[in-house]
Order: sequence, then C-alpha cells, then structure tokens
Amino acid sequence: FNNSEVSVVFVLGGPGSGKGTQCSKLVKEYDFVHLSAGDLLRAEQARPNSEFGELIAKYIREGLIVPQEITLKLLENAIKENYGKGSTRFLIDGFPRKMDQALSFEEQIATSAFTLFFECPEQVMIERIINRGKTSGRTDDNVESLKKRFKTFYETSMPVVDYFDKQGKMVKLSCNKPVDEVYASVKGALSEKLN
Ligand code: UP5
Ligand code: MG
Repeated sequence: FNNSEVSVVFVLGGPGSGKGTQCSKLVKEYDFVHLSAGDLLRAEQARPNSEFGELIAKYIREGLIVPQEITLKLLENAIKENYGKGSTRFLIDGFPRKMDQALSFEEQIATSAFTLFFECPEQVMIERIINRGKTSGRTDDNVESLKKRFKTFYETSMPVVDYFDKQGKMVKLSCNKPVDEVYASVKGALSEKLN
C-alpha cells in the first residue's frame, strides 16, 4: 500500500444532511469508492461472532463515537482491499468525527485532499431523519437517539470541521435544497478541487 497514490476526500455534515445520498450519486459519475464509516460499523455489528457487535450497537443507539481503533481498522481494511483492486480515490463519508480520529487517520493511513461539509438547518435534518426512520430500520433514527447524535455532532465533530477549515482544506456547501441542486454544487466543488 502506497499512500501517496491515493486521494481521500472526507464528507462531513450533521445527521441527515445528505452525505450518503450525495456520495451514492458521485460514485455513478466519478471513479471514487464510497466508504461510509457508519455503514462499515453497522456491517461489523451485524457480522456473526464480531467481538465488537454489542459495543457498536450501544454506541450507535446512544449517538456516541465508537472507539477510534475499531473504526480506523474497518476503514483501513476497506481502503486497502479496494486499493488492491486498483482504486485510488476514496470518499470517506461520516468520518472523522472526533479529533483523535482525524489525527490518527492522516498519520496512519493517508492525508486528506479536502473535506466537503454539508451545512443544513437542524430542523431540516430532524425532519429527514424522522421520516427516514419510518422505513430505515436504523436503531438511531428516533427522537431520543437523534438528540444525542446532535449533541455529539456539535460538541465532538464540529472541532474536526474547524480544524480542516483552518488548514484551508474545507468546502462548505448548503444542502437545504433538493437533492439534484445539492448535487450540482457538489460537482462544481469537486471539479474545481480535482483540477
Ligand atoms: N435526503 C437527503 N438529501 C436530501 C435533500 N437534499 N432533500 C430532501 N431529502 C434529502 O439522508 C438522510 C435522509 O434525507 C434520507 O431519507 C434522504 O433520502 C433524505 P442521508 O443521505 O442518509 O444523510 P446522511 O448525512 O448520510 O445521514 P446519516 O443519518 O447517515 O448521518 P449520520 O452521520 O448521523 O450517520 P452515520 O451512519 O454516519 O453514523 C451513525 C453512527 O455511527 C454515529 O452516530 C456514531 O454512533 C457511529 N459512528 C462512529 O462511532 N464513528 C464514526 O466514525 C462514524 C459513525
Ligand atoms: Mg449516512
């Protein structure tokens, strides 16, 4: 694994800001691999005999950040597996969301090119999540968990956003618009940054 060959874009934003939705659209048009830290954690939690299953389930329900060692390992494995198949561009969705993760990832795996940050009014994000909760089956798509996710987002994850912002490696986009309009601004930001 040669980390100078990979480019990493972090995709951050509050719960329901549209990270997963926009990344799914991007991979259809660009040769990025989309890795959602939350999806990797949910898959690990569901894996039979996972030694971390119960711990992950509890942290997700409580809206807390799973200890970084677990998430870093899942991401590292997924990055290296895809790199082995020839992929070099990665959208890392919903990570890093705590300072220790940001520092460890860039030290141990790869430096990020930049971060896309989806800005959205809290009320809009709440409505989206409650609506999705009717069918998502996610244990954290309910009012109680959502309150905790927002608390973690403001207190623990925003410092990461500020950290990359100060480095000039941050693109902030408004996502309180229809999916296709957000996507147009995401594409605009990407094409500017990638060339
Ligand atoms: N929707 C999307 N865009 C829309 C738009 N423009 N207009 C109207 N509707 C729009 O979208 C959410 C919903 O909104 C969907 O129904 C969508 O159709 C609609 P989505 O794209 O899923 O938003 P996303 O930002 O991906 O929301 P998500 O709920 O996935 O965000 P979270 O960051 O809360 O969840 P994640 O899966 O990343 O993390 C879950 C938990 O895992 C965390 O709380 C934490 O406990 C744990 N975790 C860690 O511990 N460590 C990590 O590093 C990462 C996660
Ligand atoms: Mg998501």
